[in-house]
Amino acid sequence: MRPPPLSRAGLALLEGASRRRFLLAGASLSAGAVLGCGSDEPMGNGVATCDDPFRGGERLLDVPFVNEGTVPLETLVNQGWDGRLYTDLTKLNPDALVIENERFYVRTRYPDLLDPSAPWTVDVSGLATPRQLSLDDLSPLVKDQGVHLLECSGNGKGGHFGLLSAAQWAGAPLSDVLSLLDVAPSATRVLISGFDQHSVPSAGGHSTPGASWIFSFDQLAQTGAFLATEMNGVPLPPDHGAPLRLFVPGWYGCTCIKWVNEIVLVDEGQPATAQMQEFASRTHQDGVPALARDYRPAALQVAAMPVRIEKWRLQGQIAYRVVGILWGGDAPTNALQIRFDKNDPWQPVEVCPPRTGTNTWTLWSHRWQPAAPGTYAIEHRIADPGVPQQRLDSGWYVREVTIDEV
Ligand SMILES: Nc1nc2c(c(=O)[nH]1)N[C@H]1C(S)=C(S)[C@@H](COP(=O)(O)O)O[C@H]1N2
Ligand SMILES: [Mo]
Repeated sequence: MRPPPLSRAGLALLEGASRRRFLLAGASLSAGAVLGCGSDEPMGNGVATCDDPFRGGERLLDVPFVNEGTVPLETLVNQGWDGRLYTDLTKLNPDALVIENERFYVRTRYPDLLDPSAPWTVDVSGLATPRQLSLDDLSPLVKDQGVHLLECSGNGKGGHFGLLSAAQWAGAPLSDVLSLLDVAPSATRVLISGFDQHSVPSAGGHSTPGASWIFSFDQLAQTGAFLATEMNGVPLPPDHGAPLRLFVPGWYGCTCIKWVNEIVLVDEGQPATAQMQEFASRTHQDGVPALARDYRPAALQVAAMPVRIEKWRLQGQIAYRVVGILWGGDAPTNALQIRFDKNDPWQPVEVCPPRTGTNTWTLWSHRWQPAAPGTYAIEHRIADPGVPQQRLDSGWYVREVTIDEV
């Protein structure tokens, strides 16, 4: 049931919406055409629908963001719960929107107390006939799950927002896994746990031991949650939860338990797990609810931020191009706006090609002509107050740049 290994080009092709951008970027790599896009016809009929104001210009350099952390990017640091790898988002391009496994962000490294040679089993207990599921029980259920983005709920400025990546996943839908089980009629929720013991404690107690989250049957079905076995066409790498990790499309990484070894069927009286309590504020709960049933879905609301500020020479003038991403939300929106100063009016950002789904990120670019040298704070909003956008509202994704030439 394993899909064949995919080349990087193959991954870009599988991304659907980005296919034509990939073809275009591959066909004309002149600097000005990288973000160009073609017609909406899958095979292209020559009608260009997105403008490229930078065509014919010269890309000079990228202006770094200021007032962010000093973490190394794309380098594994620390051990155990504190183990991290921050993805370098400045490398995002239309043909590089699926992150290779070695560059995909890591939050908690492979537990040193796990024995990789022991046969893997998932213990089923609680309001179901107890049993042990083996990887052989699950493998007939494994199917391609497409490209999905993962974001750590603690993804912040200090790490250049690098706890955010997207990959192509394969795995067994949780609803299919549950249908293998003899579940009691009184069960209403599912607790999923993973191995979470490390010989080195988290420095400063940043992480509490125990990785588990509780979901209603509906939440598992509606999100299309799956037990992932493969990432980008190969078996899950150790740091990403080998041999089995939970993936909940559209929910924060803290719900996507790695090294899954336990499924417990529970009911409405079930207390929240330590992990749910630890991540309550980061998943926008009201306080720290005591019962699992009082937790909101830990879903990513729509968000956007710049990932790169390019400085260009265009027709003898200096011009800047802001390249950024738009992700999250329950429905695709393209009503993105930007401003570079609190006192300036919001300007629309043309998202082209438009966003068609919510599983992964969409790249956009915006021409910027700053009036004077100085430090600017780049803010976004979705021009529809009906769309929940708490993190945008709070300024979480605001990034700053210092411009020295206009
Ligand atoms: N067993 C276990 N699973 C875990 C964690 C953990 O510490 N232990 N961290 C969670 C958090 S907070 C995130 S953001 C994701 C990160 O997944 P990744 O390292 O594959 O990117 O794993 C989740 N699953
Ligand atoms: Mo996380």
